Amino acid sequence: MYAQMIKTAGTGVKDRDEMSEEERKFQDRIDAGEKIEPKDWMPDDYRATLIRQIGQHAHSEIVGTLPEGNWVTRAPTLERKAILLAKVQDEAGHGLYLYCAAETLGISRDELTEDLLSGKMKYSSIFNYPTLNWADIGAVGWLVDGAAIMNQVPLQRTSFGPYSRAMIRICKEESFHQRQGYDAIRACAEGTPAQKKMAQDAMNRFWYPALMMFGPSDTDSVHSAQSMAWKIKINTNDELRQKFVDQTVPQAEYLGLTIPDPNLKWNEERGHYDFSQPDWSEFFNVIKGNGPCNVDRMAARNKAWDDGEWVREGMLAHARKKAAAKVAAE
Ligand code: FAQ
Repeated sequence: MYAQMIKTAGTGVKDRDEMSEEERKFQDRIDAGEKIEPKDWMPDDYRATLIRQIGQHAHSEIVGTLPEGNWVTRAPTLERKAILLAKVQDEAGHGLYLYCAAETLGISRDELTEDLLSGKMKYSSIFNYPTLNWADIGAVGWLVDGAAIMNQVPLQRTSFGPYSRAMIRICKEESFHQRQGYDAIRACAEGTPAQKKMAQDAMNRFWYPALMMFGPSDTDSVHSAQSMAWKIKINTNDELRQKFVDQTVPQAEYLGLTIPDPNLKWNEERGHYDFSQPDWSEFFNVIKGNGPCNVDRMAARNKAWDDGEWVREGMLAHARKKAAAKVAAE
């Protein structure tokens, strides 16, 4: 499994009698629904899991601006361009809130970025797929932001205070993103036969990658058990994937688009849609670095890091100068 194994992840959620006194008190606070704040005592693995998840989430928001940023200059109308520009700026802002939340755990944004650039940290698999036509921008907003919200709404109740508060603000903006995407793909789906074909093509290419965003199936999810015991995660990957399918099928029907899954069928007994799983070998290959756009995405992030060096140096020099002036004045 291509996962960063941490001590308690996967197999071992500790029983109460295996916990230290501090760990027991910590678990009691979690079970009582209390928020954990940065200066509170926390197990090392709780901190490590949060840094991994929040850092990965922040990187995803930033890398996620690339496939859409690609279309800002080619949006079909001024209105669509203004909307897309605002959305891309929001996503960059989400990255910044999340880096700040991670920093409260004792890691700097520079360290997180260096871990991304060295390949130690991941970003969401979805952003390794290309946006080939304008309808893809609609599909990203509708399906990708739709999947992101399904995952993020429960994270508003996550146990770590700064992450939970960041998610509340992020979710408000994500719901606008999802709606603008639905509106953009609706315009294509209701357009000329060529535009409708573009919308269907976007649906065909983004459906399974969107399902992969929720992570591997519960049986292969190494972190879920411990993350749920700590309320870092509120739902399992499969629970959220099912909710996403149930919500999205009627939306696709309204648009007159066909979900590319011959096994998709309402199951009266379960009260949910049955659906085909994505190709998990493709997922693991993409997160290993072999997706269609991994090389381009990392090249863009490396270039941004190198191009920004003079800004970082300038800011540090300014901070040092201000600090020295303050000392001199005292
Ligand atoms: N991509 O044991 P689990 C967005 C890795 S934001 C890449 O199940 P966990 C907004 C996982 O890290 C989208 N890697 O892991 C937007 C682990 O490897 P590791 C991002 C993945 O953490 C829209 C291994 O597989 N959202 O889209 C993925 O319990 C449009 C085993 O997996 C978040 O990050 C994946 N999809 O559950 C922006 C939400 N799935 O780290 C611009 C917060 C799994 O040990 C445009 N994160 N892996 O090396 C989460 O809820 C969780 O981290 C999961 C994964 C559910 C993603």
